[in-house]
Amino acid sequence: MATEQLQRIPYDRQRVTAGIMHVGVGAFHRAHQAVYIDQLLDQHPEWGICGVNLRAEDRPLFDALKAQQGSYVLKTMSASGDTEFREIGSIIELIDASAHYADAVSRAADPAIRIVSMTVTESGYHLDEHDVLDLRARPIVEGLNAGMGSSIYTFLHAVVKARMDQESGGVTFLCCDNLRDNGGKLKAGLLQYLQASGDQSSMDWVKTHVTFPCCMVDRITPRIDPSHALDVEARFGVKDRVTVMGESYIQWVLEDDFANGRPPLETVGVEIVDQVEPYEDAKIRVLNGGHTILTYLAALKGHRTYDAGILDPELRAFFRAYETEEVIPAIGNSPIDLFAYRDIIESRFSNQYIGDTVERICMDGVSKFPIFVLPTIQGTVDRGLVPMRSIHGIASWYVFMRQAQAGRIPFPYVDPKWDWIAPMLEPGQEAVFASEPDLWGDVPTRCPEFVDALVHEIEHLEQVFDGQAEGAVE
Ligand code: CS2
Repeated sequence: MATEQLQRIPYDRQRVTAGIMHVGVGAFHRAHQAVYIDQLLDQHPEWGICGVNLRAEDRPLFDALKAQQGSYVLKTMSASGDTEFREIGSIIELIDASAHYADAVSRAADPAIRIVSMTVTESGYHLDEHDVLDLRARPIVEGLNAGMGSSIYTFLHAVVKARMDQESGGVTFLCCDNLRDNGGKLKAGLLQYLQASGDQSSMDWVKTHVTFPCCMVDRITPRIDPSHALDVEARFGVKDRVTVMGESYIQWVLEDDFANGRPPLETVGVEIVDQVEPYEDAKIRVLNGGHTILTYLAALKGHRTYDAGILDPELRAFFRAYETEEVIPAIGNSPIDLFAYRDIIESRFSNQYIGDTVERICMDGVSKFPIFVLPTIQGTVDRGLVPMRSIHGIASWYVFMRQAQAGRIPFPYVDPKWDWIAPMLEPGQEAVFASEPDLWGDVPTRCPEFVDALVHEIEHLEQVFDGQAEGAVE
């Protein structure tokens, strides 16, 4: 039940100064890291957040947040309908680097900034499964040429140079995206970028002054929907243009490897551990993999929200089979009770109140499958089995993309790597797609049955969903 109360900011924002710079102040950051930080600013006002935007297309929301001096309302909803409203004030500065790059860089060189964190989505890192940076990716090429642009590596390079020149002290670069070994990947990507730029002194400085802790972040956060802002205004008379809404559940597991201090996050519920890997591995494979494997089938069956998808008995049975037969055995030994974890995630996925859209979860398939699903496929092949459940989900993605291309899906499919995947959707290209190493690693060579079974499943699902996706069932 709604508490009908808006919890106001319990500290004086005037006293707060920025100790963290965060790049990518989207809904997820504002429903997750900014919320943890918000809880400790009363006692530790030196850890406020300076938010940075790198992408011109994200300006409208960024400007709206800026117009509110960075504060906003967070609405959370549990699967049983409990709703809470809380004002968050931890973002105290905002710099639009897509318009004022140098300002953001010089702000990052302030010695008071001791952490630069980021959420730039999985597709923002341009790494293959061997952690090799794609130096041909457009944002990377542009960054290497111009020394500015939308790539996170270009920005961190500029931050490194500025901090080195001004002797601002060590800094932690904290990746908060869903990548396995996210700290290690950020470090690998940045060092390759610096190498490509020929800047040896920045490379040396990074190796001695920067740390890259890993972390697992979790809160299902749908895209911003203006209906929640209207709800806040109707209930409390507060005009908030950027209300963010997420599920009640929240988790952050963090490796304690900070170059220049950190906020006492353990006092506000963050789990500080030596080894993040089992947590991030389980989360990425069970939760993100579960999302990815089901969402295209849900779209093909005409469901618009993910809860409707998982409440569809056929899809629910498929989700459970995928998790139980392929994901969990592929993880093997884990300190986490994976069956209990699966059940918690299933119930979070069934949350009807948050209305998380299939459209959001379908985005970026090219980046998501190799991160979220490939480890399960590899682990299943290692067990001597053909990953039939995974294959079913992959085939549904392929059929979905073809239908999206033909204008038969009632929402746009957004994938930054669309130009790369589109030729593989041409008639007769199914086996090329099924053998593509950038998607499926060495699985097609190690397990030729994978390719045959995937091509066969694509043909099968093309028939099943022929003409079926146009009308929504809800
Ligand atoms: C989702 C994630 O984008 C996706 O595919 O799986 O955004 C997911 O909702 C979050 O990682 C939950 O913490």
